[in-house]
Amino acid sequence: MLSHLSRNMGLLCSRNRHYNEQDAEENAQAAEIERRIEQETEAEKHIQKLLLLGAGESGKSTIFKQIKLLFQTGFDEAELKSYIPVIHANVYQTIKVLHDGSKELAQNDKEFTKYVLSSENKDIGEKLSDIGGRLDYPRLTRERAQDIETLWKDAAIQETYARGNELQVPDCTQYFMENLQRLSDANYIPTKEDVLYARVRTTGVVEIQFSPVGENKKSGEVYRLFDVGGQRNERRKWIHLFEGVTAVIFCAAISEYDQTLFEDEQKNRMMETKELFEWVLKQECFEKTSFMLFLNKFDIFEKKVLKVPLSVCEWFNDYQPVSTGKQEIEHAYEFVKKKFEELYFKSTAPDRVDRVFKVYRTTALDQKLVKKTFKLVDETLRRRNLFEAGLL
Ligand SMILES: Nc1nc2c(ncn2[C@@H]2O[C@H](COP(=O)(O)OP(=O)(O)OP(=O)(O)O)[C@@H](O)[C@H]2O)c(=O)[nH]1
Ligand SMILES: [Mg+2]
Repeated sequence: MLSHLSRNMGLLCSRNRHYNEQDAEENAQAAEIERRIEQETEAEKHIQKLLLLGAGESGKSTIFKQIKLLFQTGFDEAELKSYIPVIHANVYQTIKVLHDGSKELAQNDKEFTKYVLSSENKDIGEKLSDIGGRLDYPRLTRERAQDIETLWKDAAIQETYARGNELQVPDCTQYFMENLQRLSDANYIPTKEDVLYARVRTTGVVEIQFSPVGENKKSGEVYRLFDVGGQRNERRKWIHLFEGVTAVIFCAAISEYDQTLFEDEQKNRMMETKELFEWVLKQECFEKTSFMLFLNKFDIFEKKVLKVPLSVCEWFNDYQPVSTGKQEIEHAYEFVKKKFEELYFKSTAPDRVDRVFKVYRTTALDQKLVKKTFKLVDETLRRRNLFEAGLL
């Protein structure tokens, strides 16, 4: 009995030893996994999350593309080629908007004669408008490009283009219309510039990770940049990204003060941007998030302010022009900047020293300027990190 018991005990002990060895092995594995998770979390801590926010067409994806070009591998040939259908679609859609717009103005405007197409271009116009209304666009051939160019040069289309702010004419119009022959070449490969001009409405979320390169070396910071869709129906997806954001890069297209929204033609784009910026500033998740405000599309703004008074926008109705030319442009820009600053400080408690607010004048198409701007953003964020770590 005893011997049986001891034998069993022996068995149990050896089984226990077996279990113990297995446990130890499993424990070691678990510890190793935990260590790795910790390591990764530690590495993740150094990854700074940047969020591009702003209304539709404010230039978020253009900034995103620039960052890809500047601090990542850029676009390879396959990626460049993937923009061919996008660019061709931009051309077809644009010429349709202009054609249909001229037709409407020719019927309803008090100066309707200005918008009547010359009789030899009427058929071309109808044909192109028909193509522009399709879901699938044909490749842009030399012949079609020729037709589009003929129509673009029609005085009625040029008059309509001058009223583009009322018609949702995209900002890439002139650039693509001036390059039609090249775009329709059978061996066409988009250039970097073409890609920056290409307009694709973002749906969903895209991200890249990068380290900004200084003059000779990397800055050391690792950023993860998120691009989202800015049109109204896209904004419900934003909230999922709001945790742990180091900085919001808020894009505001300052040239759009005389335009209405693509998704709601009753709403002024600048008013929408104002409300959106206010809403973003109030988010609890962003209590300690820095704000980098990009007052974008300055290239269009500087031409427009000399022709269209800022006061056409309700938010800027107290604007008084003081001068002409360059001085007036600066005055108008400073006025807009001040409006945004007032909004920021109204929405932020005065003792809020742990979040940084910077305003930058940008033209997202200008690579050198974007590089310079991002360098400043990087410097600001690094300084803030040192400050947070008590090293400054
Ligand atoms: N002239 C000029 N055009 C710009 C500038 N920034 C962006 N664009 C153009 O404006 C259009 C819209 O820019 P996107 O970057 O697609 O705008 P977005 O904010 O990503 O828009 P959503 O994805 O709809 O939210 C594109 O055709 C760009 O080439 C700028 O500073 N100047
Ligand atoms: Mg976009």
